[in-house]
Amino acid sequence: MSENQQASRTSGSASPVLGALVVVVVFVVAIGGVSLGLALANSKASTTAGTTVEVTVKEWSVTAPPTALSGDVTFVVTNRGTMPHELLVVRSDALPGQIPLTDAGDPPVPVTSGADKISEDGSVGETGGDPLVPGETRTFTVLNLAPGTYQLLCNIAGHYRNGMWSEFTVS
Ligand SMILES: [Cu+2]
Repeated sequence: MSENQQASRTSGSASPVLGALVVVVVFVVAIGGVSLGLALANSKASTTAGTTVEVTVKEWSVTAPPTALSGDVTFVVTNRGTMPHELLVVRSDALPGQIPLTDAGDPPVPVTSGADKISEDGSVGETGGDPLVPGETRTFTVLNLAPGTYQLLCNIAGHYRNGMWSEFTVS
């Protein structure tokens, strides 16, 4: 009993300094926690703001959702075929599958005969680099994708003509 009283008196005499220290530490931790919480909330908001579109390419089709909301759109493209493919996001008012074949070569350039690719002038995003090999998945993001009519397509020679396209409307 007297030991307890002694102990409490001792800690009581040290309490002004200790107490102030504790208050400061608690305050700093609280501020840190609040800003960490805000940072986490912000990062979560920015990563969930965009849309993700899953796309499958193979012989001879492009499979994807027909619509998306404008803004940042991430395309996750998987090649489920048996040969290399790519994916382009092309803005066009042409009917689905009917963008004129005007180009050939790599990179595609206008030709007067033997055209087997579309012009990529209307492309706003693509898998890029080497075509995707069978089984490969590649992701790219188009920032601020504007409302409009697009086609998701493969522009490897002859592939668009063979059916590798999908209508894609952004609203
Ligand atoms: Cu292809």
